[in-house]
Amino acid sequence: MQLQPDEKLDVEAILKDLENYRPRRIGWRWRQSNGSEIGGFSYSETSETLKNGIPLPAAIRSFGGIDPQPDCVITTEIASGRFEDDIRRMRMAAWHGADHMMVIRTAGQSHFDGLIEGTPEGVGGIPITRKQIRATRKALDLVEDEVGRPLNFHSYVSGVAGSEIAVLFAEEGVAGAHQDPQYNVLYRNVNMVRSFVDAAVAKKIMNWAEMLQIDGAHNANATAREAWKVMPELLVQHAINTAYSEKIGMPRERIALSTVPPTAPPAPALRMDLPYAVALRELFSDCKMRAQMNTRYIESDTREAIVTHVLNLMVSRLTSADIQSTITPDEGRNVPWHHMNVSAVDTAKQALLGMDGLREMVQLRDDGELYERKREIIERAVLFLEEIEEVGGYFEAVAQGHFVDSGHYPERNGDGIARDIEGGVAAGSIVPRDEDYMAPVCEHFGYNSLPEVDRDCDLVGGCTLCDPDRIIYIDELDPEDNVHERLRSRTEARAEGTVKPEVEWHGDGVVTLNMLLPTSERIAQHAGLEIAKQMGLEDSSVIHSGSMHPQEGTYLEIKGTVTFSIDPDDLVIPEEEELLPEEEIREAVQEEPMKVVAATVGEDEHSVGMREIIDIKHGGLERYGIEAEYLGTSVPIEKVVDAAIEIDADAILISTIITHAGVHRTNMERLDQLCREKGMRDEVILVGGGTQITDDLARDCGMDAGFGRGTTGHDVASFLVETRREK
Ligand code: Z98
Repeated sequence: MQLQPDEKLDVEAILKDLENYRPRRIGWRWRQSNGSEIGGFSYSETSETLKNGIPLPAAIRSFGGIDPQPDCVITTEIASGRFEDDIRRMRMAAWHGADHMMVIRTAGQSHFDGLIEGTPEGVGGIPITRKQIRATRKALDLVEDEVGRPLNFHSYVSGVAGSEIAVLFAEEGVAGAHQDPQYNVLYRNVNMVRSFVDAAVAKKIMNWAEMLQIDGAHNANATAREAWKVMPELLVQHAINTAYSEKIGMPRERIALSTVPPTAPPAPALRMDLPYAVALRELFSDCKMRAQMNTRYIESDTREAIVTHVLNLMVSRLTSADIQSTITPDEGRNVPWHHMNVSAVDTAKQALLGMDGLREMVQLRDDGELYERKREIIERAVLFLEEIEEVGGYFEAVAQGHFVDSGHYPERNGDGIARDIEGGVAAGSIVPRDEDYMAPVCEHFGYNSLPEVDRDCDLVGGCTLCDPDRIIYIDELDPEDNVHERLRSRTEARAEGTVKPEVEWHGDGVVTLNMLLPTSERIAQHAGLEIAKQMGLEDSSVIHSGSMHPQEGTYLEIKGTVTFSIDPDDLVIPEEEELLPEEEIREAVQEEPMKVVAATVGEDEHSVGMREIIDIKHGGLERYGIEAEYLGTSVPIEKVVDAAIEIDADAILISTIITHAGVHRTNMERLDQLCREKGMRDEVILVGGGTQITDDLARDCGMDAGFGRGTTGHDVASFLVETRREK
């Protein structure tokens, strides 16, 4: 099976014979960084380009379509809860440059006490299942070939089923996972002893599968009221998980720290974020840095989210992050839109490329404010660690509420998350292994009670890690809520090829409206919903509102659902007009110079439209080397023709904005007639323009073309060069 760029992903084909599918390989893959020459530019922080991909918008317009890829891995985090749609979104994100596909469950996975094999939905969210993982990995194996780059599939190893989940991930080729026992303890109230014992097992298995591990320190940042105050604690949390992982045998190059620039504007963010990032780099120099973007202060304003993300990206570039996360810029709306994933990936790609080589030109100082602040953070963290030792160790410190306290350590506000060593989920569940204990998979942490054999599992004829044929595949058990039923409900639309808007699920019908209402925020929100209703949208809600002024205006974004779909066969789609590429126009004009005469004709004083078509500043004809003789406004047709004869113009461009009594028609007809009378009609290209002009109308009046509202210099230049060639 192979994907074709001009064909949609065939979800049914992915699901077919899934029980026998084996991932093509396991383990994490980095990009191969290689400074390069692309499109006439030198880069020093790029990686291989893609076989198939979509470049940044400016690249398509003005840089010959180049699509350089930064050197660090770019993450996209997908959480629609329906894997059949997630895989389509992963394909879109991969085309834009993502190679780390994180699937977070819509229900906290850590709330599940066991592995959920068969039932994907209906329990208030989506726990992880083998079927979802396998289908996703299968799709990613195909997308890898399409984009020509390895794609890392990632999820989360947490909760009391964490060790089983680690086995499942290892079996199914998941390449990266969050694993940090502190996450369970602090945020999921899993018993702390149990959590650390489970973590030992999970980490050992992850290590066997060469998975990259990401820790959970950033959650303190996301939880704390004033996130920048937990910086010392973040270092401590990183240190605890890193040390524990190393003890289990994980090499540092597969331990990634989840680092978040702790603050965001209006705070002077870089003053805090940069010293923090430098401290981390210094203390954990052999580990990898997964630069998470700051989501603590993101709400519904996508613009604000993107600016914070870009500032974060600058810190990443200055401290060479290895993985760049991209939470969608609509995080605060809790609606995971496809295009927002792509937008965030593009933001990372764009900013990282734009800052290529920054460290070669700008040096981080090792004195002054940067140095002082960095040293202070490290000192506070060391004091924090010393205090843990003083009180009797990590468990005791957690019991005393040392973690996620809102004070700036060593200040404490007494509001930390305190857990009881005897309490929490699965308390008291740690028992010594029986003398004849044998682990279910041979790669297992700790005492395994086995006589010396080559592979532990040889005694039982192999385990699922060594012999994937032993994996028992259980299909979905819910007769109603399963992928086949979900697909069946859309089969009709898919077979007919009808089109409906979507944000996360095929055919969900969701659209957004953007509007400015000239009133106060509260009235605007209700008026906006009424507008959506009268426009025929259902289930509308305000997803963002921002005041422009308490009374003068409110900007609103509303989402709602359309109930109809469009059949492409019913559409009358005019033939696509292809413009000549800008470079080709320039070369043609260089080879054979082109001159045009331009004027607003009749009794018409409008000049702006014509000027925009001509002026270099607006990307007009001059930009392509075309020489334009602009005669001004209210110019008689005779004068225009005389000027064209005088300079031997290739084309005459006339503009009319005023159209009463059909004066625009008369002017164009008169121009054509006069050129004929003078015997020059075959030599000169005639173009009519103006807000009310259409191509049909202009041709009807004897012109070679007409250009109306929205025309650019590129449109006209392309037409002129092409027409001259034909002549
Ligand atoms: C991220 N967007 O880091 P449940 N383990 C760790 C985690 O950090 C997380 C989970 C498990 C963020 C997502 N992190 C926040 C160390 C979540 C999630 O069981 O589903 O809550 O596990 O990418």
